[in-house]
Amino acid sequence: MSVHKQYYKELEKQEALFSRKNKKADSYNGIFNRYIDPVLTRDHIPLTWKYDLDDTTNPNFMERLGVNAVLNSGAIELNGKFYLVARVEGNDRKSFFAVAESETGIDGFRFWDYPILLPDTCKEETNVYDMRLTKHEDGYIYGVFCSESKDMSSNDLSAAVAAAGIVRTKDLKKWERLDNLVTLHSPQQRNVVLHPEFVNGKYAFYTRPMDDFIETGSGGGIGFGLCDDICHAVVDEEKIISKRIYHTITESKNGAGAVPIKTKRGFIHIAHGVRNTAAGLRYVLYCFATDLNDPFRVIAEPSGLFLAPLGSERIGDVSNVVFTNGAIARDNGDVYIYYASSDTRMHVATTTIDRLIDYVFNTPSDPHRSVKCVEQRCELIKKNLTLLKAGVLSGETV
Ligand code: M1P
Repeated sequence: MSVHKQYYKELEKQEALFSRKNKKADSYNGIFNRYIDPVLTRDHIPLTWKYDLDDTTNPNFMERLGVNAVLNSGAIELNGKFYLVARVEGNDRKSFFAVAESETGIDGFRFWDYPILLPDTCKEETNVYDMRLTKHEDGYIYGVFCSESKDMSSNDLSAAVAAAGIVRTKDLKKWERLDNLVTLHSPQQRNVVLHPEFVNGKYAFYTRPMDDFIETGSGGGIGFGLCDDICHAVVDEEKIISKRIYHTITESKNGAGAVPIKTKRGFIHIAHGVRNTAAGLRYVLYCFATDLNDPFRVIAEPSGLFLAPLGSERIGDVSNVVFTNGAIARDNGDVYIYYASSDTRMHVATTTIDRLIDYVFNTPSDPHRSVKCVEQRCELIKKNLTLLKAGVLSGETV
């Protein structure tokens, strides 16, 4: 019994991947920077998770438990390091969570030795995914994720029920499972996010009421609800704060993304919006801000999308999708937005709190009709042409 020699060859390739420095991509919009390389892919998965390294039991050095994708990751900064709790999808289609750590936040992410083995408290649960990590003011780090089970009341083999599972930890190592969230008026939930602060002395959730597993049905958008007891969380009223709107990027559905980022002007939310097309659903990210004291009150909503799939991001297991469930805002004002492309791999986009504030509060809102959109654009063009005609150079005042 010895370690197969192919292991060392594969390890060398992986070390090259881990030590590769990521660089800003060329694309410019003044709002955020994209990066050339993804930050996490299935190639980042430790070889020990996939291969039996023993050359007697695995003489052909075959993957025994392959990994298909690494996607929708929660994100958190702890003691100056960047952590992603990634959704890892095995070749068997089951997703699970695993912690990856980096010093820089843009490259060098490495998974810890073992994935997270959640307490098995929910026997009907078949799949888990998309954890949002909230550093709550009560001192815990909460992970809220989708807990999926087969819908036993339906004859359709694919029918499923989505609920919000809740775990908590102090160190990302030891996880305590709490009861799933119960929303009294919504049969299904996905994309649930725990707000980082108490609101009126209660825990506050951003929800996404749904009638069905895929279609939100009567679910009108991103909801907000309060609960007394996080260990047995029950939300009665869900107030819709970011609505689905006809002929916008949220027409089919939307959902909360990263935990809201607290700024001096309000909480900034980076969510996803979905519209239908002849090529299937298209997922993009969009932003809005809510009031610091009443985080259910939207105070700014820039028009349209914030980040859409670009180039090779557009292709993957579920093409034409970007999805975020994690961002890190550092004390120095830098912001790292982690997003998955096409349900296949993870990327980072960087910006700053100041730029996000500028974007959210100074981007015009959506006038909702083409003619008004043209008027809005003509106003901008007129201002610019006047400025150019006057020959005013950058830095000079008129
Ligand atoms: O396939 C795109 C995304 O679809 C779901 O998001 P939503 O509930 O808004 O449709 C999620 O399953 C998500 O994991 C996935 O990335």
